[in-house]
Amino acid sequence: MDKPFDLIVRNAHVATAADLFHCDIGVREGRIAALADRLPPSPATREIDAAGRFVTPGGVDSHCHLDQPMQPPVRMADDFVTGTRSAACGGTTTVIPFAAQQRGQRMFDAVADYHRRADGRASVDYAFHLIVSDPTPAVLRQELPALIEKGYTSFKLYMTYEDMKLDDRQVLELLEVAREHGAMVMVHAENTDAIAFLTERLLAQGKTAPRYHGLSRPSPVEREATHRAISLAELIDVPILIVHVSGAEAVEQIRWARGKGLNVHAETCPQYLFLTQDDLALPGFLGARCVCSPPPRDAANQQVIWDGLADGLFTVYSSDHAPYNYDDPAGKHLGAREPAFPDVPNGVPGIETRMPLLFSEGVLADRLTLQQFVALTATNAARLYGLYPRKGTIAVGSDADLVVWNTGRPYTIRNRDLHHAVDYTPYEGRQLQAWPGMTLLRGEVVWDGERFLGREGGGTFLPCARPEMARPRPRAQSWRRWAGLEA
Ligand code: DUC
Ligand code: ZN
Ligand code: ZN
Repeated sequence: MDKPFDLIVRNAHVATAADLFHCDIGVREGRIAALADRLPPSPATREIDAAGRFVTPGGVDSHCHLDQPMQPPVRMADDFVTGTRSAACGGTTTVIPFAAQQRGQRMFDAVADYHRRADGRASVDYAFHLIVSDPTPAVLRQELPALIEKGYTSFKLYMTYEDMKLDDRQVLELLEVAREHGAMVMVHAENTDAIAFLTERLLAQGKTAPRYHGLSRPSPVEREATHRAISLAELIDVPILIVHVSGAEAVEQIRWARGKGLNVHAETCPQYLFLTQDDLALPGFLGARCVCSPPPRDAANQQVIWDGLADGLFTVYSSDHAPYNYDDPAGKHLGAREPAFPDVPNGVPGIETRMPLLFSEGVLADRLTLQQFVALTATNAARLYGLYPRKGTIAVGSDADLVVWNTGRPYTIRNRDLHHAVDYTPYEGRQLQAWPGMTLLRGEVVWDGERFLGREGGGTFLPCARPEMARPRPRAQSWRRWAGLEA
């Protein structure tokens, strides 16, 4: 006889990336042990009645920044305690933030530092991407291969920001390591020299307000770098993911690459669906709250992003939660009052609002199917970063990470109701038709629709497998043979 279930979630309208079905979910030792029409009750088993509500896999937020060390006086508002609490209350049960290498720092030390920040403090499960800002021979030949082996199987590279950017030669070298060792590379694609040039011109004319942030990074800046990243990845013949795609011009490049048969993935974020350049132009300094890179664009670009979510162009939808307070010298005001736009810390908070925004405005507004919602918010990220099928789906053997959705009554976003430590949300006052009524992490309720019930240290570190999707699909390219890149 099997042991009784620890928990049965009854009467669930379950959605996975592939299917919709009605069933009971039996949970044993934190994992889904059975999916069936009607599971037998037992006195030893807790029960939750989903009452026919939608139940989706716990979200996998595969791009967020928590407690990432910054140049003083800038400090992130969320650490692993507050950031993962906020994630849980918004239906996310796995986060993948970044262990960022500072120039001159060993990757091993960056990773150890990040574990010190997260371990024993996170209330949802977590893995790490690496950020490589200093690809020395030791990093490329020893540290990265060793870290990939240990479960850090994805890294981000920047084509802009003085303290992070890699030149094209360095990008190629890093892509080559990813190919050799089976890692997934995420690319921040903006042309750094173009941004510097435009910024200098704007500042020389006294155009320092937050709205000029958008004008310093117009679409061609993103389009050019996206195309270049795709071309460099084609030379090395390795899959890449373009992160935080903001609009039509970058989307065109990705469609072009897909049309050529290249293995290029794309990510977008709530700020490109729900904010525009008008939010950067709010009166006074308020636009600083929406300063992020690439910047939000216009309504036509928002529509292109919706189209890309609906037609499969985008693999993942992540928050890019980058939590800086607004009214704080360690945040958007940067030690002064109202600094010029290049000095405003880049990023918007959104780890808690990511899933409900897409459920309400995507699924309930008939722009996306429920299965697409699941794929974009959970399943694809788990696949892309080597966490599937433990995470990202509702299946026997998977972790019992579940979200039970409340729909059918309006929910107004108010920062005072959110659980991050940031002093604003860019979505204040927006009315939604959905909010997580319950979030379960490995069978434990961490959000009951009103209260956070998780605990510091309740989240565990997840080493990632080498992602299936990072496997190159070798293509016969003569230049690769001539350059000795393959036999
Ligand atoms: N890139 C990110 O991915 N997050 C915040 C800022 C940035 O430029
Ligand atoms: Zn970025
Ligand atoms: Zn980011």
